[in-house]
Amino acid sequence: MKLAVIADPHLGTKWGTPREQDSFVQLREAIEKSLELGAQLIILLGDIFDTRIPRQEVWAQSMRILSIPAAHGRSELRLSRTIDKNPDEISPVALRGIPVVALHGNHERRTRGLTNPVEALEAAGLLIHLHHNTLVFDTPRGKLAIHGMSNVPEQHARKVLATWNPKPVKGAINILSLHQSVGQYVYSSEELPTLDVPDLPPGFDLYLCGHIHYRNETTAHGKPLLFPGGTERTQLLQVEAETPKGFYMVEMDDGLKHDFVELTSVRDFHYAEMQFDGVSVSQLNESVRAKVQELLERPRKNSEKLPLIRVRLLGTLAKEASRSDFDERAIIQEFADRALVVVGKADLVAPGLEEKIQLLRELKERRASIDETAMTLLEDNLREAGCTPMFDVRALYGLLVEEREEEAFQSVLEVVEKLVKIELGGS
Ligand SMILES: [Mn+2]
Repeated sequence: MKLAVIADPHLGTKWGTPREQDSFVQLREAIEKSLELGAQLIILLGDIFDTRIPRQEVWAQSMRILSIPAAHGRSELRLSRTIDKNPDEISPVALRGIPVVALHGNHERRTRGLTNPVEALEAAGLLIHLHHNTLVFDTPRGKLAIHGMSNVPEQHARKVLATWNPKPVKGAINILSLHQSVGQYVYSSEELPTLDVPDLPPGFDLYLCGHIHYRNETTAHGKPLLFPGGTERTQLLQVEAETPKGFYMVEMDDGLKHDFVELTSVRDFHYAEMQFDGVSVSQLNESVRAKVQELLERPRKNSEKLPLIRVRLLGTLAKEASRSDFDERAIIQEFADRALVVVGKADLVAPGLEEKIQLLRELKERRASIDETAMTLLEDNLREAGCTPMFDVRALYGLLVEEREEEAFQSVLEVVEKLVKIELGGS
């Protein structure tokens, strides 16, 4: 009895670029391959979509791919019961073929009360969504319980998980799935994890975690903790160049065995950092060209697609030079028929300018979503202005983003009315 575990496909990422089909091609490969290998259930660990309100073109392609398991014969698994999950939420369509169980990730999370795209897929019968609940299946190898917590803000993750406090189902093989940073396994420096490996509840046979975009394995309470990594390259870091993309096949026999399956449709990716000290623009042009050429000559795994090449520039420019004098677009153009080149020059500075660009650089490095960046700036500014927190800024912002101006206005009005009452009461 086998199941597949796939993480972070980020469907629709890089839309409008030469890479816009990559996320679809790679998730399709993962799903088709897992079915060929005999998966009787597929677990998707969140960030199925890259955005919380995907465009129609992304929906159409995604639903086409996510309907493949439903059309793939009948599963050996039978849903026997749910814990904390209203069975009415599960469409009978979702149990017709090979079932897909999914979490929503941070990219899909929406303000409470609004439907996120994973819940929309559940409504269509394309998957079963888990958030603080459990599905128990009957399998030819005994009972299998899949427990899931979708993404919550990192600062609350430990508390929220402890409050949910999932318990392994007796007599079953138990799998716990999450979409969070855990301990040293963090997505970025933007949000520090509150959850550490020992905080994971004990007694499960397997721990699965999305969110981390490169594959990793460790143990929690003596049992495997697997991070399959995303099927798509989203961060273009060194570690993504070194770690193959793929998914896990988990075999349920007397216990659980897992195997990593590498995808073959993924573009080759080469990464290099270059350190400079007082470099002139012409030297820079020459060195970067030479480096791209050198990376192009590296051994290839996938010769069908243009490779991705990212060169990150660090250090300082010559005194008179400014970063804008260096035109990386000319280099990108020059190699356009051989590679998709990305030149990162945010960390190359003209002497003396360092401080001014510090903030921008930090924001960029955090790779925060626009929303999160705006929220961080707003919260920083409010704190600096010495504002006492009178209302939940995040909730208010959420309402405005969702175009629920009337509710937003009401929540502000309530605060104002309260203040007025205090004023009147005091006089
Ligand atoms: Mn992700």
